[in-house]
Amino acid sequence: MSKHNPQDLLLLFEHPQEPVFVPKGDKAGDNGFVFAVPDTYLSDQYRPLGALLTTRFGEDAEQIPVKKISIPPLGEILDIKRDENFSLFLEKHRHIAGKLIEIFMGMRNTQDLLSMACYCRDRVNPYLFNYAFSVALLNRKDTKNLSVPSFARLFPDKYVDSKVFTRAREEAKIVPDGSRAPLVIPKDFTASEREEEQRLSYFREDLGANLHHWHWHLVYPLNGERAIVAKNRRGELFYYMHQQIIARYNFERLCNKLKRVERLEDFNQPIKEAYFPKLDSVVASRAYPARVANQKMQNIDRAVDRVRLDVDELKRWSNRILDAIQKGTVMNEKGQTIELGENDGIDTLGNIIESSVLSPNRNYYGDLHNMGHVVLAYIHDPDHRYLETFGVMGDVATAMRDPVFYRWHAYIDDILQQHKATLPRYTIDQLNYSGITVKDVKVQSQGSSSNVFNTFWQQSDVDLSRGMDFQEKGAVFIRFTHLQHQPFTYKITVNNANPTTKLGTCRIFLAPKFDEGGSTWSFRNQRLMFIELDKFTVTLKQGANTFTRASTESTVTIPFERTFRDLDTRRPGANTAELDQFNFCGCGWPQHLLIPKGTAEGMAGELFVMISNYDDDKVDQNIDGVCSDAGSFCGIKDKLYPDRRSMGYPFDRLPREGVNNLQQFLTPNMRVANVTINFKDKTFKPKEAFV
Ligand code: CUO
Repeated sequence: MSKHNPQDLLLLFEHPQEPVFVPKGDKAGDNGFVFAVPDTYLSDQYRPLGALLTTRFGEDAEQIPVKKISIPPLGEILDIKRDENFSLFLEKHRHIAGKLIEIFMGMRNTQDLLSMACYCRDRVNPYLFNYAFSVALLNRKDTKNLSVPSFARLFPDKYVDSKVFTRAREEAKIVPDGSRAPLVIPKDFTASEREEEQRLSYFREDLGANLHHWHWHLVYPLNGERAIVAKNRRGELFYYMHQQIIARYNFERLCNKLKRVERLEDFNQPIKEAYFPKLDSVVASRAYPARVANQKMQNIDRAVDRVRLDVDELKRWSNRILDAIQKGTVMNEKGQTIELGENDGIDTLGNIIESSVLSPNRNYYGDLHNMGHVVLAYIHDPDHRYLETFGVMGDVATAMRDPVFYRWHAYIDDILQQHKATLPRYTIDQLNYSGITVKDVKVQSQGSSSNVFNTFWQQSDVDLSRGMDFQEKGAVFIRFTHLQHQPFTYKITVNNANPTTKLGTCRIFLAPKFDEGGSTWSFRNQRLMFIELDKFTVTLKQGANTFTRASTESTVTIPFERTFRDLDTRRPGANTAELDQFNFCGCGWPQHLLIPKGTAEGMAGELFVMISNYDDDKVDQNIDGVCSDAGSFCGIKDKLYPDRRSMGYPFDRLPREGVNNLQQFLTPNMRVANVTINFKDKTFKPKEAFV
C-alpha cells in the first residue's frame, strides 16, 4: 500500500463521469492508481458489488488507501442532480457550492479531505464537485501547493465542437495509443460569414480566453466563507479584468472592421446578435440551447432553479447604484453611509455590482451583474415551459463565447466608469516621475523592421482524454487553430537625471491609433481602448539606461502549456526545488492572444510606455516562489495585489483640464511609439515558427 500523498487528491478530478473505483492517472503501459474506498462509500448503484469492484478494476493498479470517516449529511447539496448543468450565476447553485466548499474546508487534514471527496464524487453533480473541490484545494493551507488541472481537459465539452467527441471515441477504440493522429477541429464552426459577428469567433471561442475567465472566477468566488471571498481588492479586480476583456474585444472588433461593442443598456430592445453554441454536454443531459436573433430580455420565473426576477428589477438595482455613484456614497444594511473613496470606492462598487457576498447591501443594490447573466441565459425559456436549461451565458466556462457577453459587460463597465468619472483627475505630479525621461521605445519582432507586430493563425494540440470516459486509455489529441503572434522584445531607453539610482515601474499599453471612422481619438475615448501588455520594475542608474523585455515575460499572460496544463505527471513532493516549477497557477490571459489580430494591410497602433515612481507603486511583501506572472489580471495567490496604484493607472480616470488627446496627456516619463500590426492569413502547423 502506498503512503498518503496530497497529490493523490488531484486524481479525483480525472474522468469525472467514471466511478471513483476505476483506476486513475493511468498512462499507456502503466496501471495507474486506484482509490481503495470503504464499501459504504460506494453509491447505491455499486454498493452491492463492494470489494468485487475494487479487485476487478484495480488489480494491477497501485492502491491509495481511503480512510473511513464519519460523513456529514449532504442534504440540499444533492438537490443539483448529477445530469444537470451548473451555474455560478444562480443563487441556488452558489449557495449549494458554498455548503460543499465549507465541508471540504472543514476537513481536519488531507486524509479526511480525500475521504470526504471520494464519498462525494459519485453522488454530487460533477461540475459542482469540480468547482467546490478546486476552490477548497486553492484555499486550504495544506493543499495550496497543488495545482488544479485545466478545466478544458476535464470538461472538454464546454470548449470544443461537439462533433469531435464521437470521432474521439472512435479513434480511441480503433487506433492504439501512440499512433493516434490529432483530431482537427475547424476554426469556424458556429456560424457562416453571412453573420458579421462571426469575424470575432476566433476571440470569443478561444479556448485559452475562456479557460482564463473560468479560472479567474474560480480564484475569486463570490460566495462562501468570508476568508475565501475577501481577497485583496477583489471587487476592483472584477472591474479591471473585465474592463480589459472589453478593451481587447473592442480592439479586435476594430481589426475586423466592426464598430466598438454597443452596451446593452435598454433592457426592452430586441438583441440583434444571435448565438448558436454547438456545444454538447458529455455530462449534463442537455446541451447549451441557442439564443436566436432579436429576442428581448423577459421576466424569469423558474421554480426548479429557485429564480424569479422581473427585468424591471435589474433597472431598479442599476438606478440605485447610479444614484450612489452620483452621491459618492453607498448605504449599508444598517442604513449607515459608506463613502466611495478615491481609491477604494471602485472596490466597493465592484462587489456591489458583481455582486459578491462582500456587497455592503445586497438587499438594496441587488445582484445586477449575475442576474443579467441569468436573464440572458434563460432568454429562450424564461418560465421553464419547455424544460430547457440555461444557455452559455449561464456558465463562466462558456459565457465569453456569446456576443451578448460583451454587450452586457460593456454595460456593467460603463456604470463603473461613471464612478471613475467622478474622481479627481490625475495631476501632472501624480503622473510624472521627476528627473526620469523615456528617450526611446522600440519593438523588435525577429526578422522584421522595428515597431512591427506579426500575427497569424497557429494550430496547437491538446490532449482531452482525461475528460472523456473511454474504455481504452491513452492520449487523444485535438488540434485547434488560434491566433498567434511572433515573439518580440521591447527595447526602452530611459534617462535618469537624478543624482541617485531610482526604481521605477514600467507600464506598457497598446491601443489602436484611429477609431472606427479612421479619425484620431479623443483621450476620453482612447483611454478605454488601451490594453495592458506588461508591467515590471526597473532599476535606473544615473544617466542613460537601456533595457529589453521579452513578450513572453508579460505580467498579464501565462504560457500556452500552463493554460492547458495536465495532470499526467505525479508532482514532486513538498518543499522540493522541482515543486517550484510545478507550482503555478492557471489564471492568466493566454500568451497567444497578447497582441490583437491587426489587419492584412497593417493596422496602426500606439504603444504607450510609462515609468512611474516606484515609491508610490510598491507593495511590501515577499512573493518569492508564488505564481505571480499574470499578477495584473489575477492578483497573486494569498498576497496583496502587486501594485498600489489604482488598477488601470494612468488610464483609469478622465484627463486633467486641457488634455484632449494622448500627446497632450504625456509627461516626460511617458512615450508613445507608432506601431503596426500585420496579420498574415496563413495557418502554421503546431510549433512551426513564423518566418
Ligand atoms: Cu466574468 Cu460576467 O463576470 O462573467
